[in-house]
Amino acid sequence: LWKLMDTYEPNDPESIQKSFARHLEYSLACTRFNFTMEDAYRAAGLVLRDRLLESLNDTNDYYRKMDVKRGYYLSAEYLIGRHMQNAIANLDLEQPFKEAFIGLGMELEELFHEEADPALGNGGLGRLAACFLDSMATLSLPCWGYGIRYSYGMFKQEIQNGRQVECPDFWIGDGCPFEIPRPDITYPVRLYGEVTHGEDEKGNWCVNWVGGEIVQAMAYDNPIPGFDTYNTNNLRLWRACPSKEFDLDMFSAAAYADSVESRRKAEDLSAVLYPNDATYEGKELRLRQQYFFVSASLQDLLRDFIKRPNYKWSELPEKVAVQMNDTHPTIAVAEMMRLLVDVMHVHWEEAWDLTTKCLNYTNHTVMPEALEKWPVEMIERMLPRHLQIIGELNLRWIKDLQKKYGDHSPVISALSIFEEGDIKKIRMGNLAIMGANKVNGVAAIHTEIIKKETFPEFYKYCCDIGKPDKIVNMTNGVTPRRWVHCANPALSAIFTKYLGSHEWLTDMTKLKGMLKFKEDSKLHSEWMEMKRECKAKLAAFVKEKCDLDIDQDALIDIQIKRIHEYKRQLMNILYVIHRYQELKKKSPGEREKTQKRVVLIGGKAASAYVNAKIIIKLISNVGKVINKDPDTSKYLKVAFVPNYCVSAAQVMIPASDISEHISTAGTEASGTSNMKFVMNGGLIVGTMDGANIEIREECGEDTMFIFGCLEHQVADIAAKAKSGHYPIDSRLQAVFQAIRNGDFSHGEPEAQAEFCSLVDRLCNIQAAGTWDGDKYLVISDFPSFIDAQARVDATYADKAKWCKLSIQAASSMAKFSTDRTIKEYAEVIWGVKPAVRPLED
Ligand code: 26Q
Repeated sequence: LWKLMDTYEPNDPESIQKSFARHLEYSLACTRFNFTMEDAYRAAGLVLRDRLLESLNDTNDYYRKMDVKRGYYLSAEYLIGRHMQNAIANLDLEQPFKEAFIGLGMELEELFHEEADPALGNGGLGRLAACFLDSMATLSLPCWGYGIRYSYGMFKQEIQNGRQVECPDFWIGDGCPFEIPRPDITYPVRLYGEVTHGEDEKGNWCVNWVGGEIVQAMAYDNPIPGFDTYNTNNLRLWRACPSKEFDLDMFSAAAYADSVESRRKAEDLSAVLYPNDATYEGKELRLRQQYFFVSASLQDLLRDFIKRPNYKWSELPEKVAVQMNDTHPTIAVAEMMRLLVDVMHVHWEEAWDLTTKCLNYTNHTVMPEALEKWPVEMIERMLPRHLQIIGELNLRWIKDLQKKYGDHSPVISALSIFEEGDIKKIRMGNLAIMGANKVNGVAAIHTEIIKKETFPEFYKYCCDIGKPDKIVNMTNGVTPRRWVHCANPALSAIFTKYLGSHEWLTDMTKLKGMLKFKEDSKLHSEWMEMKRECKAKLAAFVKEKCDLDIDQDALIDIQIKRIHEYKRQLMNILYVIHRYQELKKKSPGEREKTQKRVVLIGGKAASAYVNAKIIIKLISNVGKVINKDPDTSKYLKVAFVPNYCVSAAQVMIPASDISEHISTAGTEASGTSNMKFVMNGGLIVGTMDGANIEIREECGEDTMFIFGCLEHQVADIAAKAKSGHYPIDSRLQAVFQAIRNGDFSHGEPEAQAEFCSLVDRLCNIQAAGTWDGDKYLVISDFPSFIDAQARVDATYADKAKWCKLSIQAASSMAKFSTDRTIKEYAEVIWGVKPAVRPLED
C-alpha cells in the first residue's frame, strides 16, 4: 500500500500547488477555473490536513512503539482560534506556502480570513488549554487533549443600540477542514437508569448499572503540530450521537416519531457551550456534558493502556497522567473508579490507589460562586452508580478524618464531599482534591489564596499528613508561536534579526539577548515602526467593526477580557469620563499639550449577567458622547469593540501601548492576556493581582503602572466601608454627577435608570443594613488609578524612554511562555518525558 501512495515533497511550492488543485477539483468538486476564496481556503486547509494527518499517525506509532508515559488534558473548553496560520508556521511551511499561493495569484492573509474562529471556550481557562496543547506538541511531549466538540461555540456578540445581543455561532458551517471525523472510534455513555446486583460470567457478585439511555461518543481528531519538531499531537473532541440500536418494536407512526425524537435529543448533549465563565449554574444538561466527555475520554485512554501487551493494572500510574482543568471534569474521580472496579474488576483499594495516583486538578478561580456543587438528587438520577461510589469514598474519608481529628471536629464537615442543607449537594472541588495526586493554582498569589482561603482545611490536612506539597503553583503562560510570531510577524522578524536565529520561539530566555540593544537607536526606530504597522492594522479593524476613525499617533489603551464586575471595566470607563471632564475644562491651547488617547474596551458578558450588560451599554454610550464632541474628540476616543474573540485579540494585542489588568487585588487568579500584551511590547496598568505581580518581578518595576490596594488590605477596607467610613474622591463625585445628570443616557429613560443603579450600588444607596455596595472597591482604588494613568501619560511623552521600557519588558517574558509552564507540569505533576519523533523511522 505504501508504494502505491503518491509521494510528495511536503515543503515544495509546486507540490503544494498540485495538491491544492487536486483538492479543489476532487475533494470540493470545484473546477480549477471557477472557485471562491472560501473554496480556496478549504482546499488549502485540506492540503495542510494531509500533512498533519501523516505526522499525527507517525507520532502516535512512535509513542506506542516507545511505550511512553502519556499525559491527558481533560477540559470542557478549548479556545483554539483559527488553525491555518498557526499550522503553517508550526509545520515550517511559511515560505513554500507563500510562494505557492503567490504563484496562484493569492495572498495567504486573505485565505486566513476565510476561516471561522473556533470558539469552544469562554475565556482564560479555554485559551490556556489551547496554549498548553501548542506547548505540549512543541516540547514533543506525548500528551493529548480531550474535550467536547460543541456544534455551537461561544456566542457571537452583536452590539445593537449599545447593547449586547447574543447570536448563535454555528462554527462548523460547511465543515472544518482541519478536523478528522473518526466514525470508527465511538464509546457508549450511559445516563440515568438504575443499579442492580448480579453475578458475572464467573459467578462472582457484581454491580450492574442498567437501563436509562445510551449515547454514543464519536471522536473528532484535531491534529496539533509542534513547532520545530516532527511531533504532532491530538486534540480529541467528542460529539454525541444516537446509539446504534434502534427499537424495532416501534411500528406505530407515533411511536416511531417519538423514537426518532429521542434519538435526536442525544445530539443535544454536545450542541452548545455554556457561555458562563464565572458563576456556575446547576443546569442538568451541563452535568450531562461533563460526564459524557469524561466517560468517553477515560474509556479511550484505558483502552489504549490495555492494548499494551501484558499490561498490569499496577503500572497504570507509570503510563498515565490525567489533568482535570478546573472542576468541570471532576466526575472523572468517580468514573475512573467505576471503570476500574465494575468494568475491569480491579479491587476497590487498588482502584483508589491508582485513581489518586493518576488524576490531578487545577483550580482557576477564587470566586466561591464558581465552585461547582451538584444536587445529590440530580446525580442520583443521572449517575446512580457514581453516587454510590462517591458515598463510599466519602465514608472512608470521613472515618480517616475522625481518627485524626476526633468525631465531631468542624474540619470534618468542611472536608466532606457532601454539603448538608435543604438541598444536599456534592462539592466537586472537594471531590477533585481528594481524588488528585497534585492540586495546583495558576499564579503564585492564587496558589497562596487556595491554601489560605479557598481550601484552608485541606491544606492543613495535607500539612498534618506530611504532604504540604500536594498543593503546588504552576504559573500560567501563553504560546509565543501564536501570540508573537503569528499575531505580530513584524516583531517576530525583529527578534530573529537581532538574535540571529528563531531559537527564541522555542526558548524565550534567548530574548534576554535583546536587552543589550534596548537603548540602540536603530532598534528603537525599527521597534516604533513595528508598532506603527500594528496600529495601522488595528485602525482598519476598528474602522470596520466600530465605524470609528482613530488617530494612529495616539496612545492606544486596551482592555479586552470577559466583562465582569471584579475585572472592573466600570472603573475604566469612569476614568474615561473623568479624563473627558478634565479635557472639557481646558482651553484649546492647553488641550493641544495633552496626550492623545484611544481607549478600546471589548469582551462578552454572560447572557444572564445584568450588571455586566449595563456596563457594556454605558461604555457604548460614553463613546457616542465623547467621540462626537468636537472639543475633545481629537484627544480622546473610546469604543466598545464588538465580538472580542481569539482572532480579534491577534489584531488588537500587538497594537497596544498600554492595557488594563485592573481587577481588585485577590480576585483574578492569574490573567493571561497581560502576558500577551507585554510580549508584544505593551506596558501594563495593573493591580497587584494574579500574574501581574510576577510579570512585574521579571520585567522590572519601571515597566508597570501599578496602583490600588494590596490583597491583604482588602478585608480592612471593606470592614471600614461597612461601618460607614468610605470616602468618595471629589473627581469621582463629579463623574457620578454627570452620569446621574443623564449626560450619557441619550435621553433613554431605561439606560438612565440602569446607569444610576450602577452608581447607586457603588455608593451603597440601598436598603439599610447589609453592605453589598462597592464589593470590588472601585471607589477606594479610583484615586490611585488616576495617578497611575497620569504616570502613563508622563512616561509616554518621552518616546525614547517608553521604547526602552517596551523593549525591556518584551525581552523579559521567558517565564510566561507555556513552554516553561508545561515543562513544570510534565516534571512536577505528570512525570511525562519528551519523546522526540525522528523524521525517518
Ligand atoms: C462552570 C459550571 C457551569 C457553567 C460554567 C462553568 C464555568 C465555565 C468556565 C466556570 C468557569 C469558567 C472559566 C473560568 C476561567 O476562565 N478562569 C480564568 O482562568 C484563567 C486561566 O487560568 C485565569 O488566567 C483567569 O484569572 C481565570 O479567571
